Amino acid sequence: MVRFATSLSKESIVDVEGVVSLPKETLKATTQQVEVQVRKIYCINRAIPTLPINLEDAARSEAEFEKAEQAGEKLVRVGQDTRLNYRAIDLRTPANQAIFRIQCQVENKFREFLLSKDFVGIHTPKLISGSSEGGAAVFKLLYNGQPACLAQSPQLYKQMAICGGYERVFEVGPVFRAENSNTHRHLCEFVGLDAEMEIKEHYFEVCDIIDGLFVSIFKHLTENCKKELETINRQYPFEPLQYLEKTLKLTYEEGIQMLKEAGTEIEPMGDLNTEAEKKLGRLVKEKYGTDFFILYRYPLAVRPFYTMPCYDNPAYTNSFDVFIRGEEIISGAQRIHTPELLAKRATECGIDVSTISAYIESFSYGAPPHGGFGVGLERVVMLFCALNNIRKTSMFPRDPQRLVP
Ligand code: ATP
Ligand code: AMO
Repeated sequence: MVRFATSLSKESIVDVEGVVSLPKETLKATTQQVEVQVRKIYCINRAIPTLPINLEDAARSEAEFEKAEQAGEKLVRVGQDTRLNYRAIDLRTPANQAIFRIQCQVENKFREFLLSKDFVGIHTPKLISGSSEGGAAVFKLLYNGQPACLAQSPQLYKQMAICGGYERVFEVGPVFRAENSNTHRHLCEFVGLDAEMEIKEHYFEVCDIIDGLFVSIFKHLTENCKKELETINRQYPFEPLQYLEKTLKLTYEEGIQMLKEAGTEIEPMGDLNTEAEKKLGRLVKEKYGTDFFILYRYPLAVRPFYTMPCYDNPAYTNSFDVFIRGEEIISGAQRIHTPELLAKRATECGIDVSTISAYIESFSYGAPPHGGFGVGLERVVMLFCALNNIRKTSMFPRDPQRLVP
């Protein structure tokens, strides 16, 4: 039996029959102290003799590699591409096991919180006839011979659900972006957590939902996922997220002013680039002691066509982005709810209104003021745990170079 057992390759699946023994002197043994005196062993599935990834190497932290190197030991670092090529093995590392458990908790809390606030879960089509966000970043395909595309977001349909009399809706589903963005935070397919709701007085009602939702997600992770967070921290050390009980809101202009005072000039009424967003994140942390904040009242020129212009100054919009550690996790806004203005803004943004006529018409049958937001699930987990690449928080990532496994 010993010879048979020693012939088994690492990661083979076995059934073992034996006697469990605990050390005499301890009442509470750790797993490592428990022994199984094996009587019978069956091999259910034998792994190949040499795996393409050594799991011990894949689970080491950078600090362990450096320490080993200083001691003259030679260890093999497992690169991101190799990990993703052999994801079924890579997923077995303790950190990866923890990451996708955390992801599941975020998604679960998102549903639970919104259900408790009377939102209804919906499912909107992913095979659609035109672009949802404008722009060219759509995957095109043929749908029974007709040109079609994969939905860039549930945007138009979640608004149509509001037109359909649902006061508050949410959706968890895939989002497709054909952008050629080879960055640490862009995927071609990600999980969108979307919500849309009627607004009674002001679009800050949407921000209040985000505030309650994310404070409850952060608290839940901190209090109930300690083991998972420690496991991730062992391989990828990170500072715990700092957030306020009431989420900080700053205007876009206040953000620009903070950047200006710190020596960064932004093109007037322009978007913040990645570097500026990160810098603003650092400045906000220094001044207000939070890694999580909302920036609102963006210029019209940098927001999608369906965004409601500000009543007091239409060069700005009733819109916002939300940041964790200086990177965007959420975009949201009040939407235009009159068909005339919607068609005008779509045309101004270069969108052929005939491709979205059913959407625009939905607002001629009586549509309440409403707003909503979209969250990227992978980004939330990546930034909560300060991981350096979104591919670590997507189980089988799709990026411009990767369609397999
Ligand atoms: P959205 O979800 O609104 O697209 P995002 O986080 O994907 O938000 P973008 O609006 O696409 O952000 O881009 C914001 C910033 O991200 C850009 O100003 C740019 O600095 C950076 N960025 C986007 N794509 C790339 C890229 N391929 N390479 C480098 N930086 C990029
Ligand atoms: P937006 O395009 O900003 O807004 O997307 C919403 C959120 O989705 C995430 N995200 C991404 N995650 C991974 N890879 C990508 N390529 C990627 N692009 C975006 C981000 C972002 O904040 N319809 C609006 C939302 C709304 O207003 O309700 C929209 O799609 O976390």
